[in-house]
Amino acid sequence: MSEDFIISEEGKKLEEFEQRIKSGDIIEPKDWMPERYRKQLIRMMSQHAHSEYVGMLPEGNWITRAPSLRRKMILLAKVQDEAGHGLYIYSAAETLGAERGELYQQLLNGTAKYSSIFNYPTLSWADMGVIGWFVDGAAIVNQTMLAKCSYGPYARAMVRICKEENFHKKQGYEIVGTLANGTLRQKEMIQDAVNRWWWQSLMMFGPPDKDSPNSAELMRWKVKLKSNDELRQRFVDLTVPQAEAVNLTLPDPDLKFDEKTGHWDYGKINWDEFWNVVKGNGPMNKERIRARREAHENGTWVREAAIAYSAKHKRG
Ligand code: FAQ
Repeated sequence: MSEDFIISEEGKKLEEFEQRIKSGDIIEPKDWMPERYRKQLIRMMSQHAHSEYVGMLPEGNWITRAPSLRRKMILLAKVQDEAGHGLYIYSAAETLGAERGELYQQLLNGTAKYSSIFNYPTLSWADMGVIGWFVDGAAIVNQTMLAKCSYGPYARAMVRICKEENFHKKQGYEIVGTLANGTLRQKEMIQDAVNRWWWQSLMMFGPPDKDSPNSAELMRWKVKLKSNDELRQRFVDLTVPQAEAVNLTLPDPDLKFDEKTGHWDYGKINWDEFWNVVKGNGPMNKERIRARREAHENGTWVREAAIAYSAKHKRG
């Protein structure tokens, strides 16, 4: 077969693929897809799954110190949900031919990224409220769009995950409301948590559009339906009134409602801080990876037992 023929066949397939995307078709695992589409999805989905796994750590830190049995049960359920989200997304990534064990190794050896937000410490119980409110709130804004993305298994995983994220957000905002209406000390504690998590939550949406190398391609292929800046703006617009409702101040003197655009303008984000954290130099990066490695090593016997059980089962 001549090289020209192969190239023109590939070109034809790509054209058909782009046409399917344009007409709003959903791409399924066995459908033809460009190698670059597959690679981009594996990158994004594995980073997302890693984020869920690492994201268990900041809150896991507070399970033993929850202030009541009710709060402990809720937090425990939330952290377990995050493990479940990670599993869903790793499974969805496997439909693209990626192997979960290999993807996880990339997290453990530091070659894969995960969300910057989980590299900050949780210093007080109030952080549990603010993480639910801001971090899960930001995740909902980002993931309700991904639930409509062009790759079927990822989109379907997002539908269920978003439902659970809504519960996470509500439990967080309930903690926030309780502390904001509590004693002076509790109010100070929740305001301090808001001040420490606000800017970092805005960074979750990724760099500004002009510095986002992946966005154009991902938007063309309808993996991303809105840009980083558009989603960040939506999060700000939703969150400002929620802060006002519980009499808390967001730590940005430049926050101002623009009557003309109907959006809240916000101040400058410290992108140097963001890139520093992404490169592994945030306050908790080393500790997070250390904890994940330790958990993985401690779980070796479970994986070995599962493999032995499965082999025995197959032998009948
Ligand atoms: N942190 O070109 P772009 C959650 C990297 S889940 C670290 O704009 P893209 C649930 C990016 O990977 C939170 N790195 O990239 C929960 C790229 O590097 P690469 C996770 C970041 O893909 C709640 C480079 O910068 N959610 O919170 C970040 O078009 C509570 C250039 O960026 C997802 O992963 C960042 N924040 O857009 C759990 C959602 N932002 O890979 C526990 C799916 C960017 O080329 C408790 N992912 N980078 O080397 C996405 O929507 C997108 O991948 C973005 C980034 C928007 C994150």
